[in-house]
Amino acid sequence: MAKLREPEEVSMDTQIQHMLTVARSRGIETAFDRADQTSARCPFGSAGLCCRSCLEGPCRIVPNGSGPRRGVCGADADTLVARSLLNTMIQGASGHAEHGREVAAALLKTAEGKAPYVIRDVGKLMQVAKGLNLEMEGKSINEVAKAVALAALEDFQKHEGVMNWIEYRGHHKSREIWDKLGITPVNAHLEIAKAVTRNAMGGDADPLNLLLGSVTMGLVDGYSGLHLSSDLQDILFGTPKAVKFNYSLGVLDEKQINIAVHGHIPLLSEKIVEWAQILERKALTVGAEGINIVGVCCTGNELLMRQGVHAASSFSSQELVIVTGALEAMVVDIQCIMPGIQQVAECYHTEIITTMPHVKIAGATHVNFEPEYADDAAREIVERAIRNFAKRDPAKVVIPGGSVEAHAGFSVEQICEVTAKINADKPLQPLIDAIKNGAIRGVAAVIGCTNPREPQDIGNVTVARELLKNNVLIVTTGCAAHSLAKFGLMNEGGLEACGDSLKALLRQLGQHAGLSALPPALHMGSCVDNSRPLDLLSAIADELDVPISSLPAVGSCPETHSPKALTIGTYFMAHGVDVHVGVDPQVSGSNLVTRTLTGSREDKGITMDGLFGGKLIVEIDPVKAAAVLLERIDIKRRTLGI
Ligand code: XCC
Ligand code: SF4
Repeated sequence: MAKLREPEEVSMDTQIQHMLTVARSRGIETAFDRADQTSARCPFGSAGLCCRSCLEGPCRIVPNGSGPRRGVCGADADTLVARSLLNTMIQGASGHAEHGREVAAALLKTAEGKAPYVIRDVGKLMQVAKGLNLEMEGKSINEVAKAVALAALEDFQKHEGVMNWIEYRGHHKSREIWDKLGITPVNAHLEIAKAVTRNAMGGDADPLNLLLGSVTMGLVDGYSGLHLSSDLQDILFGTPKAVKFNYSLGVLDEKQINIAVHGHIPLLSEKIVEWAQILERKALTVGAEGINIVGVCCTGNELLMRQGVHAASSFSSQELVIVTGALEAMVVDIQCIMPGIQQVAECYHTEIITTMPHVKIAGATHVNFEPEYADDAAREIVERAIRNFAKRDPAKVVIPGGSVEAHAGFSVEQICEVTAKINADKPLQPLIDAIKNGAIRGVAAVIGCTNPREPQDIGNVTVARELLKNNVLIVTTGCAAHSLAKFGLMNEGGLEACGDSLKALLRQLGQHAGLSALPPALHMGSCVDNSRPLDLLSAIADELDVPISSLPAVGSCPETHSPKALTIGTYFMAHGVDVHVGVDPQVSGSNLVTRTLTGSREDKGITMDGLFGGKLIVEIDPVKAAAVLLERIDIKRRTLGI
């Protein structure tokens, strides 16, 4: 049996350390333990050199050593590694595209009066319709919403042209590069199907062409996944505005019925929040003081951004929410849901409730979600949780005390509302001036996950702190945002982490937002909301009439585990933004692939940096990573002549 890490090695969060000790003392296994048990990892797979694409294999090859240099079909190391990367990209892009499609279908049903949602942000609806060049004259709100939904669904159907959301949101200078390379997606499903075929045995065997296929997956992810989802969710549920919430396991309340919502799509969880309010009195009849909804992963991010719902846990510690013994139900939708939650729940009274027909867990309860019957599903779920309260064993309840206050809700619209108080005609100008005069040295999007193999939060928090110290403004999404919230970078106390000029600017801007200061890390939302940092950069690039690749902006994904984070990173790079990953992306088996991804434009051969103006930076040490990101920011500043 492998030796388990000490709790202090697993997370820098003392509440997580404590709950891990509780879990172990009760004989409950979590992802942290399983990461230790599976620590002997296959060297072929780790380098991208194991191929299972056909029944001649699996083929494991050794390009530089004594073993076979090609698979049975003749595929070499470069092809194998490029294919295995594309495989990962297909997974990432499919996840986000499917998210976008689900929301588009729900918007269509809403517009047709078949689903119990309302259009909460008519302004955003009109803005999106205008951006898509849709005819709006004389149309009712529902008619416009229907036209927007149909335009969205067309991005999964059309057979020629370019995806509508790329026409709408894609920056024209980036578009020129994609079009010239012939990689601009036509429709998400078509591109995904093409990528699957080119990756099969006997398909594409040109590693550089395969890498361009990966970039297309990044664009599918970015436009049919991220932008489309953020836009339509804003229309349905409102564009986020500044909001307060609390973070940590301590947001669970012993006296209340606790329901965790987990996954990514807010369609059902928004309804659960509604029904928790409607059924509040019923909770009193079973002896609880109320119903407490808490968020996990990105469903958590969606709800905190729009409703101020408290957040309990990021990805890697999701099972520990159940170990508190105070959770009546964990409701999951899609993605990042560990099957392990069911085993943990079986040691408690917690009911795991799956809700999507294609994401079930053996042993869990399934309450099917369809937009038409969203109210019925939400009501049933909340009622189940109320019934489960009586089964709770008070002797098993351990909720760590305390939580951290955080400010979130920083959509581009919210940021511009603040800066417009300084310059009403040109709301971006105060930010541009600050970048030009160096008050802001650069902007970094700290995004992505937590990973049970990595010490939780250390990478995310260290990269952010190192950059803030150097006056780099941080925007954040996903589980990385959970890390930054927990460690105080979303409240006034976080200002001590900032360099002087950034601190002064955040104080100045804060006054216009009714706060003593803006938080040093601006929470922009869930992973699909990685559309928002790009929208911000796109608007700044337009204002300056330069490509996005000229801006002193970087992305960093210090603790990723998910293929989705790699596609998001690729989408950033396709716009010319450098991206750091702090976890091995498993491409080391090919010098060609590694060089193409990580090389600079000055290097020999084709590189991402040369083609798009942004490259991949692989650095496990977060302090060193921040230093490299600063160097890249400074290079871009010099090119921009500031
Ligand atoms: Fe999943 Fe979005 Fe990663 Fe968190 S950040 S572990 S992908 S929940 Ni997207
Ligand atoms: Fe082996 Fe080629 Fe089949 Fe892959 S596709 S398993 S390398 S024969």
